[in-house]
Amino acid sequence: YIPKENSQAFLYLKRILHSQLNNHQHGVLVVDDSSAARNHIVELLKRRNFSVYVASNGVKALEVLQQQGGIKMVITDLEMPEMDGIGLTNELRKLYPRDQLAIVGISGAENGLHSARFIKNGADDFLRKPFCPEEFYCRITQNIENLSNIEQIKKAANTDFLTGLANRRSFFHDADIRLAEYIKHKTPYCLAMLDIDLFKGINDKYGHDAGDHVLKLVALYMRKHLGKGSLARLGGEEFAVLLTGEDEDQLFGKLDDFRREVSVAQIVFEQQHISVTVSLGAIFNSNQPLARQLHLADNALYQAKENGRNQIAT
Ligand code: GH3
Ligand code: MG
Ligand code: MG
Ligand code: MG
Ligand code: MG
Repeated sequence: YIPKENSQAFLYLKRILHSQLNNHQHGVLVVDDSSAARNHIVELLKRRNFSVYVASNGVKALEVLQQQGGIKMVITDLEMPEMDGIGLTNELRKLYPRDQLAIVGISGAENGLHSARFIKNGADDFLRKPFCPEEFYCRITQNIENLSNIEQIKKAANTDFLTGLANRRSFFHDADIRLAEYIKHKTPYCLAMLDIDLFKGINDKYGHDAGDHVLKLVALYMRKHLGKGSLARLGGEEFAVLLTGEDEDQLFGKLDDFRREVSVAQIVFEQQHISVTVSLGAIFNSNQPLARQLHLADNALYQAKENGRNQIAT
């Protein structure tokens, strides 16, 4: 049947058709001890362009998952030798949270409690054999869509919308982990705070949109010169950088190249020529906790402002 335009069913079909174009990015692992049942599901998935992997029991499924990246979904039978579908679901949930892997249980057994068992043990969905292809596709698509939605929401929650850099929340999480590694391995590194000079004046003189344009450009120059580090917009016109390098001199050089390029940049926004400078406070190879180092970097930044701006204080 052909659904009415813009009805829910029509929109669903549209989504399905659109998602098929991207399905090759999604790996699906089919686990069943019956090769006939397995092949049937594999055929259905291949028709929709999924990247398909197979295993004949739970133990083998865990092996495939360890070796193969990009698997987003496991479709598993219930009764299998060595490790059954419930056992597999349990093991999978110890290794992969719900936002990384969808699990769909399948069983031909008459007992209606199987679906509840699967779901209580960590599965996201359940299909009873025999199923019609239409139901199969609906459930698979829905579960893949859920994963993509979570991924997008997570990305948005960690990104600064204006500049595309990491946001404050993401920086504190990331930098904490990285810092521990650098200290443990004695990797030379630097933590810097940077702040656009007299930015309020730029907004006042050229308008808020021009100010936004400047923020984006500063982020661009950060990526160019400091791109290998953790770069974040902490808020307003304040940014943070955690960067590794050869030694203090080389790291300082990178920060200063960035500072200099911003100061000589010819910024044009709606026919207005804008010049801008940044001040930085930098801390090198400290063993202090992140919050303490940020405080020290902020003090140094204050010094750079006091000393006349457009410079780095350490
Ligand atoms: P200083 O050199 O001492 O840092 O002076 P400043 O003017 O840069 O510092 P101040 O803290 O007084 O002003 C920061 C300004 O940044 C004020 C605020 O309106 C502006 N600002 C904060 N977030 C945004 C934004 O997302 N877009 C724009 N256009 N302006 C912003
Ligand atoms: Mg079986
Ligand atoms: Mg400022
Ligand atoms: Mg200020
Ligand atoms: Mg500021």
